[in-house]
Amino acid sequence: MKLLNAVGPNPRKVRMFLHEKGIELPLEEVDLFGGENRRPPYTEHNPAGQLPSLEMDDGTWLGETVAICEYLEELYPDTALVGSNARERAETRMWLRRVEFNITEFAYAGFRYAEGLELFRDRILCLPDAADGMKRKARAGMEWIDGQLAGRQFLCGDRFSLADIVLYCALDFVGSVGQPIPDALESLHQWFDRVNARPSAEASLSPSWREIGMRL
Ligand SMILES: N[C@@H](CCC(=O)N[C@@H](CS)C(=O)NCC(=O)O)C(=O)O
Repeated sequence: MKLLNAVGPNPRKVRMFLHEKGIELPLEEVDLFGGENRRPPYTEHNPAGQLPSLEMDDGTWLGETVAICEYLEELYPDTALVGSNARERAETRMWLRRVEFNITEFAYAGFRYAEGLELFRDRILCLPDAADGMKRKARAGMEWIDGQLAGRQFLCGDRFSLADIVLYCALDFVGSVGQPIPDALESLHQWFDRVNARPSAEASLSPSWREIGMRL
């Protein structure tokens, strides 16, 4: 099994997940900036043309960050990051959906339609006129989750989970490309600092993040 890896907040989520679990997987680097992920042979295995992907021992591939992490959790259940029982797993998935549907997808779209436009315009349908609206929606999601985090350590209470990893890697990235967490959102800032202090946060950054100038 190996991880098809690249710069970017989504591959970083899997790297952070692996670090938290203490698992090492071989990484194969894919040239995201050069568009290697958008053409065959990559797209023959992952037709979404995005990173990361997980190549299994039988040669088949799995795409989508959360699906990859859920699969790895089943193989390596220790240090549960999805959950160790049905209730915990459901709670993590509930927060994952809220995080992705209300914050991270809007924030990424805001980036792709504006600061990332040159990279993405020939890859996906980009709507530059919608960039500001996407960013406003992401901010509204951050405001809502700030209220939810008041008095809590993590999204699932005292339990650090995949939902925290997905939100953290996204906010760290978009914060470095013009979408910072608004100052007034104190609970979200405190939560961010708490996650940022975990060894897996630093360890999961791409070695070239400084050179690129983005937290990915
Ligand atoms: N829904 C996908 C999104 C993956 C994604 O957007 N990956 C980015 C890197 S962070 C990517 O491949 N960007 C380059 C491209 O889309 O060509 C997932 O969760 O894995």
